[in-house]
Amino acid sequence: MQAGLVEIPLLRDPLGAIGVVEGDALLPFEVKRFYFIRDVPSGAVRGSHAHKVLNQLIVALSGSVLVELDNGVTTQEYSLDNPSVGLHVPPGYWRTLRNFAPDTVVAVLASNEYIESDYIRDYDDFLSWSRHA
Ligand code: T46
Repeated sequence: MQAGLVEIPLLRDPLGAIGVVEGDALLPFEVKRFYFIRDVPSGAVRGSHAHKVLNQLIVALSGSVLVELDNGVTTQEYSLDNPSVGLHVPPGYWRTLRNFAPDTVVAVLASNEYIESDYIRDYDDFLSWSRHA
């Protein structure tokens, strides 16, 4: 499956805006976990791992972050700076999150609970895993 941007409908009214992710149409996976990342120090790099089966939607709710996705053959960068655009990351992508702007809050919707054995944390292991996947 290819990674890609997903538009999150934003309902605006005079009192503000509500972004909604629901149903099967927007995401090709069922959401079983929500987590968020905040208070990232300047210059910090997060991620640097891949997942074997986990699907995720990554959304910068405020601020901005650069997400680099490497499928073992090619690398693509996504600048997330808009809460109505999420990045769907299917399994099999080495992800690196960098260039966090101050006060950035990143939300992640995930297809599974936290399972450490789903992580590939060594890049060479990832390359050999992706060649045989
Ligand atoms: C990903 C990127 C975007 C938990 O106990 N439960 C959780 O659901 C998560 C996500 C993390 N943790 C623990 C595991 C570590 O002791 O929190 C600590 C930091 O996790 P990690 O170093 O994996 O954080 P990131 O930001 O490098 O990666 C996270 C996700 O783990 C990962 O799936 O794609 O955000």
